[in-house]
Amino acid sequence: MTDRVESLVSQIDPALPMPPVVRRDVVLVAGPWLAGTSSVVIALRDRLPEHTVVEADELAAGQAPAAVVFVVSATAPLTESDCALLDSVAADTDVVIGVVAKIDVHRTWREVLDADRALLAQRAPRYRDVPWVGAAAAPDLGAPVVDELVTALREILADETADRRNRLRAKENQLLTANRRLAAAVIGRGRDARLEALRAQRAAALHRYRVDKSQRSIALRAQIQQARLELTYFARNRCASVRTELQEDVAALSRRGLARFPDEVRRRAGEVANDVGAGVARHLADVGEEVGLAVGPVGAHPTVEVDAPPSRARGAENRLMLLLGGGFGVGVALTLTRVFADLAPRWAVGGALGGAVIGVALTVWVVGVRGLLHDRAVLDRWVVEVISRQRTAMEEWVATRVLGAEAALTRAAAERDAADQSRTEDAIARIDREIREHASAGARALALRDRHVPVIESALAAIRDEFDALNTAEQAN
Ligand SMILES: Nc1nc2c(ncn2[C@@H]2O[C@H](COP(=O)(O)OP(=O)(O)O)[C@@H](O)[C@H]2O)c(=O)[nH]1
Ligand SMILES: [Mg+2]
Repeated sequence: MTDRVESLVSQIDPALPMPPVVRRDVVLVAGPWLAGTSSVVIALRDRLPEHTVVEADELAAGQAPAAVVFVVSATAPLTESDCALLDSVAADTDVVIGVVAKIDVHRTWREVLDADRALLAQRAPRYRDVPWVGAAAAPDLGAPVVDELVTALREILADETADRRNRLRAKENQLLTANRRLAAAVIGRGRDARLEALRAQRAAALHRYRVDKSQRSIALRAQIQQARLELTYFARNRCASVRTELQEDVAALSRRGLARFPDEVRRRAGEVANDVGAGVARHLADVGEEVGLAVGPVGAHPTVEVDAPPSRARGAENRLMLLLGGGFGVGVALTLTRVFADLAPRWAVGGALGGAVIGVALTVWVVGVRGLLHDRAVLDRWVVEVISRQRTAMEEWVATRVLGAEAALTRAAAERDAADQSRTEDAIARIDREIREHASAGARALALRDRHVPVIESALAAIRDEFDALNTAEQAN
């Protein structure tokens, strides 16, 4: 390389990634599948024992041969993929020779060779001076026809500028690769798609947070409202049914049962209180589960105070009853006495005695029955009063508990919302960070390209100039 190229190349930032090239003193034979490559390798190894001849798979990545023998079949002119193959195997090697193989069976091989030469010349200026030869390394009949190939190969390998050309070509390839990478970084493969996806993610996270929050608060309100309604009805119904049962019991109460009845009422009232307490606890726990929050224990059961029934002292009424009952008994006794006196005077005395006895008995019975009915009526009123007080107490208790649960749930929901919000904010901050990173990566790549490309371009121009100079010198020889 001339000093000019050297100095230009040395100006290029060493931080730019440029894969190193290791030159190997070998001849690479390459070509599309079934073109006849392996046969050419065998023939060349036989005829050129002083050179190492290899196939593409014998070169490691980053190694470049001293010369490339590009073998194509004489069946048809080069295709696009054939040319691409040549571009890649001869990227770091300027010394290339084209071979049209199997010329023993393809009579039109000369036309194919001319077509190939024209196609390559069109593809890139560097291929304009590539020598082309025909060969038959493994003919169906007779000895291999590779003389022309061997001569041409010897000639280009012996060329004193070969080394320099190869080094220039490798350097040019490095610079072109660096240029391509800088341009690709500016475009940022997939950067736009990624940015689009990030923006969509951001919008989705925000939307999800808002929708979730309002849906949850609506659900919580609805659940509490429903619990309030259902539990109030439950307490009310429970009281109504126990009142009906107790009233039925009162109606069938015997004189002996009267004394035990208040205890029975207390027991039943306690039962109702326990039922309502358990029902409220269960329902509120269900609500908590439904909305995914802890309600906390409901606490003590409702208490009921059942005071004693009104006393049975009823002087005036007793006296009135005695009077009426006595009148009734005296009436019956007199009637019976008169009947006996009129119908059977002989039994008048006995009749009077009997009448008196029956009259007394009737008096006692009437007074007793009337007393029992009165006691039942009193207890019935008492039951109604006790249960209606209990109903009020139960309803108040239920309302207090539901209110307490509502407060607890609202607090827990607010805490959950706050946690959600901070999670969402974190996610959005992460997305924003990535968006900013992508944007600044684009800007960095642009700056990098703007800084390096002019130096790379001038180095490439210097390389082209040197190739031109070499070609001119060759033509002069
Ligand atoms: N007639 C004829 N056949 C050849 C010639 N060179 C290779 N072949 C045949 O072409 C096929 C592919 O050859 P090969 O050297 O393995 O090609 P590769 O796949 O490119 O390595 C084989 O069947 C060879 O016998 C030749 O010069 N003349
Ligand atoms: Mg092969």
